[in-house]
Amino acid sequence: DARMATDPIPQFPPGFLWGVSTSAHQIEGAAEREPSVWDAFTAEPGRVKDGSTAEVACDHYHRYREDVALLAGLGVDAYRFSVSWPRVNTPGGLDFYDRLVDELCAAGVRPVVTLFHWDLPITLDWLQRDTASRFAEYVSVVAGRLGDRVHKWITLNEPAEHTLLGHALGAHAPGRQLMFDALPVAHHQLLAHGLAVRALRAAGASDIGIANSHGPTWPASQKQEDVEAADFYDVLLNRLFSDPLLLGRYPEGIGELMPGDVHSDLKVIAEPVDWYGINYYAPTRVGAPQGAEIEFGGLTLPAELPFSVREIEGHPVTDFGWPVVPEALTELLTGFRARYGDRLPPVVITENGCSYEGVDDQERIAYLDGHIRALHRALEAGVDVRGYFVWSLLDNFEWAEGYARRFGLVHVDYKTLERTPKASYDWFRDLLRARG
Ligand code: GBH
Repeated sequence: DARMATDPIPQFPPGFLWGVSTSAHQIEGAAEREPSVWDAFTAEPGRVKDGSTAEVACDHYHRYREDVALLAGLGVDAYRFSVSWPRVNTPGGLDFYDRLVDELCAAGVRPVVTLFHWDLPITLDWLQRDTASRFAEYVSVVAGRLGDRVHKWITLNEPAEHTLLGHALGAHAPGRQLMFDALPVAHHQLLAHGLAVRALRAAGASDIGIANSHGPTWPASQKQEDVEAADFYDVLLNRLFSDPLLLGRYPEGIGELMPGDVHSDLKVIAEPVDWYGINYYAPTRVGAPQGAEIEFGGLTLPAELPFSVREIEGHPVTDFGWPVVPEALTELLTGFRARYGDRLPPVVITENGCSYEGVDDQERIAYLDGHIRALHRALEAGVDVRGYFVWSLLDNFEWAEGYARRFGLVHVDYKTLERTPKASYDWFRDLLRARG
């Protein structure tokens, strides 16, 4: 509405961390490194919608200086990027991140490092428990090299989506369709997280968190079958990943389905984090199964699932078809505070953003404006939120959607690789300048 466009954004506490996020596989290109599961997946015909690959992507590997200049121009406090495990496995691979971190520090932008954003080395498999230990070894190597300059660490990005999309439904790499047999993938990632927290602390690192994907689940109606289906969805996509970390236990009925000595693993998984990262995009409306396949956010959900995902009405949608519901971010955060109480460490929004075409992206401005206000309302309601990161700095390789979805504050021409700041880039820069 008109008021939103003209009212200044309310003041955030001093020290509140403003940033933007990216991930290695989505922007780097320079694929002459050990392959990841995403390289193999993309090479299979029909997996990525427009048939594109991330071999070049935004060519950030070669253009990182230009991209750091864009960050400096934006005036962000911090930049969240991910380190590619397969690149680190390649001789000299860590040198790139060393240069990037130096460039960021020189520009006055704090590096926030994600250690795993879905690009698993091709030789590894999250169904294997040993992958968790291998992850901790790799994390020690990265911490040893970059630890003196990294502001914040993120162990994993969205283990929920990597489990669901990559291993249960097969829409993402490695393309498995294991349905509920994918649960060990969640457990092994959570274990990897806990082992990585310990490895980071052993290497002298601090300020360690995770970036989990969360969103409110709204029942389709108050009928018991809809409420139960929505609750089950909420367990699978939200609580399965937050309860073990913050309460040291799995939601009821889940622990029994996990492999290994779950009781002792949970002690590792619940190793306290210094802060809790949330990636938020949209709420989900869920009801009882309807006995038919469902098209949902670019996915085809099989009919045999014990829930069905419904449309959210009465809200605008992005180019991706995701509903725009800023107030659900307030609801999510106050809900987290209510559920976890003092066991919830300070929260950082590690991703929030939307896909729209065009450089004069007024819809993106409206989306971000609404969500930043919603975040402020959560602060007023007593949730300790310490930072907000926009997804994403650049248009990039949007996984199975290829380059068709554009989430950037900066437009990328994939023919010339030219970067063009969008209207939202100027808007965010002005917001950052105005904050006292
Ligand atoms: C993140 O995943 C990833 O971390 C990032 O790599 C990716 O590029 C970015 O988001 C954008 O996709 O209910 O129809 O509204 C986000 C995973 C899965 C979040 C689907 C929102 C809800 C779709 N998302 N989801 S809908």
